[in-house]
Amino acid sequence: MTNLFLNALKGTNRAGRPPVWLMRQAGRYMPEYRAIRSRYPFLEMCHKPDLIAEVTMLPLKAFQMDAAILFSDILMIPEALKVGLQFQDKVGPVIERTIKNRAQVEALPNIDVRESLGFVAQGIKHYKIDSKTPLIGFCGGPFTVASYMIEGGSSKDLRKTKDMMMRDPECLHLLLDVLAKHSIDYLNMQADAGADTLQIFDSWANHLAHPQFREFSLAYLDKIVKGLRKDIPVILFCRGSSVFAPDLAEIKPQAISLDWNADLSRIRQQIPPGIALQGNLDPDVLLSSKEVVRKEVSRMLTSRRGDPAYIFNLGHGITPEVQYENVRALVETVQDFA
Ligand code: 1CP
Repeated sequence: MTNLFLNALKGTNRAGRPPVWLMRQAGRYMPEYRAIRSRYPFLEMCHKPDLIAEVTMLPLKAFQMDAAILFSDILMIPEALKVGLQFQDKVGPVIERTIKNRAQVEALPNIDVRESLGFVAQGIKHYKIDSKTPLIGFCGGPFTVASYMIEGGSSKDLRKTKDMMMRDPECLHLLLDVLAKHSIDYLNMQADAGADTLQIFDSWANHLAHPQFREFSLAYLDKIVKGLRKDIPVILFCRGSSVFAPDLAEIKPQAISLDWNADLSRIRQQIPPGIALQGNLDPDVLLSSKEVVRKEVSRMLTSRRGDPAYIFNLGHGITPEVQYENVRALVETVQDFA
């Protein structure tokens, strides 16, 4: 399979334009997604292999993206750990049995994710039957997933997680270790089922100071990377990657996905040439007009012109409020770039 996206990951894309895909590209901003979603609760969609494949393909059909991302969620591992996960409309994820102490971490069930989350592998197999576009499998970074299990849902400040980190770091390490172990099995299962690339989303690592980032986020990303099949490229994303990119490079992923604060060309100089860069348009640009989208996308493309190891993306996921036609303008601007 020769493809712009896989070539850029290897640093060999000479097509004259970078590949493009967008984090959270299959989601609520799409009317096609909302139509399916009106018939099923979100978690039920995540459990049905035929729907996983169908939703994964929606943005490919709409925009001819160069890569697909598996339709699922970073909270599937906590769900398999039976923490009482729900997705509530207008609230987001809610976890009933939160983690407060070591005894609760030790009491988590001893699961085999290949069994508990086998429906994800089935979804990947369905996708691979119908589509030739490379598929990105994913999981959450242990720190980010742990934060949902400790906070009980989305949090602006991760107060409880940081409190545990300072008062009882061993408890947090215990939880991170459990999550890293399951993440390795989960990602290897996705690769075995046909995922072409794996991305790890440590979305909330931006809450950490540098030494804490290394101890509570990077150490576990490293553990995961070391435990994965060696033939599958790994992309690391975190918010805070504009600061932490040199640290992320130490654990040798194939690519680093940058948040939107970073100047791509400056980060390029700090990162070994063998590591591809992905990013990093401010997702809020998609809330503006087609003209602004074209201008900002062109500016970024021009700054990376000729880079064989660059993948166009956002600095974080698409939000539900963005205009569909702005997404189209973004993708077309990349596809037409020469
Ligand atoms: O109501 C709905 O229809 C559910 C909306 C939705 C969707 C479409 C959620 C709930 N998750 C997803 C899919 C999803 N989540 C994907 C696959 C689709 C794609 O990318 O196209 C991926 C990769 C994720 C990853 C994810 N989930 C992250 C990491 C990426 C990021 O954006 O930082 C996080 C933090 C989550 C948690 C989550 N899932 C859903 C919500 C509302 C949230 C909370 C986000 C928050 O705390 O702000």
